[in-house]
Order: sequence, then structure tokens, then C-alpha cells
Amino acid sequence: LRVLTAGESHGPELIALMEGMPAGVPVSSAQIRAELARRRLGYGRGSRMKFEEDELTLSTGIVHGFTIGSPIALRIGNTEWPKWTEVMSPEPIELSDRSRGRGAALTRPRPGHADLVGMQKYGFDEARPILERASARETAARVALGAIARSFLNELGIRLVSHTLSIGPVRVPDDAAFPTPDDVDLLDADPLRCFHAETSAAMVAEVDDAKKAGDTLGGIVEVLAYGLPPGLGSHVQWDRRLDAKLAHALMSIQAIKGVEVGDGFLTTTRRGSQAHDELFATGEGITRSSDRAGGTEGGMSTGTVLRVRAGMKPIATIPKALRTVDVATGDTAAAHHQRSDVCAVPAAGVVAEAMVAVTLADAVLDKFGGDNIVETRRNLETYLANLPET
Ligand code: FMN
Repeated sequence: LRVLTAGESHGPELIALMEGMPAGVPVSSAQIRAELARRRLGYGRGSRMKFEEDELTLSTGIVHGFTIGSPIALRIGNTEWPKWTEVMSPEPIELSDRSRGRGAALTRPRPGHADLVGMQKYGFDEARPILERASARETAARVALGAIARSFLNELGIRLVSHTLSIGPVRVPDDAAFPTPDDVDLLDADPLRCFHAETSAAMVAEVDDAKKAGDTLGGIVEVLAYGLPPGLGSHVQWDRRLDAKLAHALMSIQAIKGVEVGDGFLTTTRRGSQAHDELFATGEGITRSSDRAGGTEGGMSTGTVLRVRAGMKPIATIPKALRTVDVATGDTAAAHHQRSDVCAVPAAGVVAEAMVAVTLADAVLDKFGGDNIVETRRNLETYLANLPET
């Protein structure tokens, strides 16, 4: 499965491409729109989420509600584009005003963003051409592709759910219950997509507090996948390990700075006798006593619930602007401040779900192949029916 995105934050549209999806997978614009709407959720989002809309067009590869096996292309138009036609024009026009407003040269790069290093690397004297692509608006395209991957996984009985584990220092207790895919609506209705009501209330207070202080917050999200077969990924080569592929996919999300599989870093604090999942024969097969490993061993899915976490740094565009240097004058300055979120962790959970869905769909196709979903399902069922029983 190959996926690519294109598009700038204030350009006319985002474009997403997917190649390798089998034919016969149900995909509708309503279902993708619903996923795009989930990305806009969350307590602590900025005003941009309110006035900007995602205008979805399914361009290729889907006919009468089903994939046809050919490359899928979709567009997500930006309703704000009319305000940016001059600043983001592809034509070689002169901007009417470079001193103020949207067209002003962004010469005060924001710390914690791609601005400065991007200007240095790509040879620009202002940050606009860098921040336009580095912006997390691009994650809308990923969520749209994730919706297609998710539909494919659903057809095979694989279902995903994500939730917020922490916001700043406020964290769900280690022994709290995990959500299941049946809890998605409940989670989406929670202001921070947190499954633990008491912690959610404390998270809301933390966001309010940060906002009042003119500050921002990060946090941790967790994605769980139910219904995976054992044996996705492989131990035989570094770039075939499923855990490594998931880490790559999650770390590629803007502002994600850490990834854990299963209990992750908590495992490092335990003794070996308390860190692993013991095996038991049940008469019907072999089962594990716990799920500390998070559903992978040796770079392969074990067939238990997959659990991965992603840690997001606090939003770097801070109302109480960070110090920077004006590259036009060399003087100390306050960083540019564009409209921004106080906390985007709940949205990052939705994006993380999408990236896990794409990664798992790719791993399933790697193992089971299939040019249409019936063939993929048959290959999966034959494999499961022939797994050695103990
Ligand atoms: N950064 C901001 O400065 N303002 C935002 O409103 C904002 N919203 C985000 C929403 C989502 C869903 C995600 C995943 C990230 C968001 N970010 C936001 C983070 C920036 O995109 C990110 O900090 C920046 O690209 C630099 O991080 P990097 O070094 O990991 O690329």
C-alpha cells in the first residue's frame, strides 16, 4: 500500500493518494467526512477549527461506493482559500503589501516549528513557504486515507479505537480499563476523548488553566486494534517489523516526540518476572496471561489486542510568544503568532488512529495480498483455519 499527501495549509486544497487498496472495499464520502469531523474535535482547539471546513471530493478509484482497485485520489478543499488567493498564488505575481496583513514576510521564525531550519535548508528569507507545508492541516489528508484503510480492516473484522491517556501532567491511572471499538461514540462525546471520567474533568481544568496563563499543552494518546491475526510483520528483517513500522507512522505525525508499544517505558521499571505475558494452554489453543507487550512479539502481531502510544509535545505557537530572532534585522524579537490551538492532543489521537489503520492495512496486504477484498478475506480465513493448534 502506498500513500502520499500534497498541499499547503492555506492553499486551495489538500490532495491524498493511495495505491494498492483491493477492489470491493466500501468507501463513502459520508464516512470520510465523519472521520474528518472527528479530527476537528477536542477541548482546547483554536478558532480555525470553527470557521474552516473540509470540502471533500472523491476524485478517482471509487465507483458507486466501492474501491475498484485503481489508485484512489481525493481532494480536501479549503473554504478559506478565497482569502489566500494572492498570498498563495502559483502565478508569479507581486504581492500588493509585504509590510502587513497576510502577505507580510514572516521573518520571525517560531521556535519549535520547522520555520528556521526549513528556511535555511530550502533557501528562503521568510517562513511562509515552510510553515505552509509543515502545518498539521496536512493531517486532514491522512485522516481521509485512514478512513479508507479502516474500512478495509473492518471488512476483515479488525477494529480500532483511540483515547487520550494524558494532557500535560494529568494522566489516566495505569490500572484504568481500556476502551473497545464499541466505546468510540462515548469517547468522541468526551471533551478530551478520555475514557476515564474523573481524569477527563481534571484535563478540562488543566486546559482552562493553561489557556488562562497564555500557554499550551501536550499529552499522550493510545491506539488499540482489536481482531488482528497473529503474524503480521516479521522478525527476519529490521524494516519488516510491525512495531517498527507503527513507530515510524506515529512519529511522522507533527509534534509527536515519543512512541511506546504496550506498556512501553513503564516496562523498563519492572523486573523481568513482572514485565512479560506468560503463556497458558486452554485446551482450545494458547493464551497470554496479560497484555503488557501490547500485541507484538519479535516484530509480529501476536493476535492479542495491539496497543501503541504516541506522546505529543505542547503546541509550539504560544500566545505568550517565545523569543526568536528577526532574520531581516538580526534583532531579538517575539515569534510570529498565528491563530493556534491550546491543546490538540484529542485530534492527534484521531490522526494516530488513521496512521495505525494505514500501517495495519499495509501489513495485512503484505501477508495476505488480494486484488479484491473477497480474495484477501479468503486468504486470511485459510491462514487462520490452518494455524497450528496446541
Ligand atoms: N502547532 C501549532 O503551533 N498550532 C496548532 O494549532 C497546531 N495544531 C496541531 C494539530 C494537530 C492535530 C497536530 C498533530 C499538530 C498540531 N500542531 C500545531 C503541531 C505542529 O504542527 C508541530 O508542532 C510542528 O510541525 C513542529 O513539530 P515537529 O518538530 O514534530 O514537526
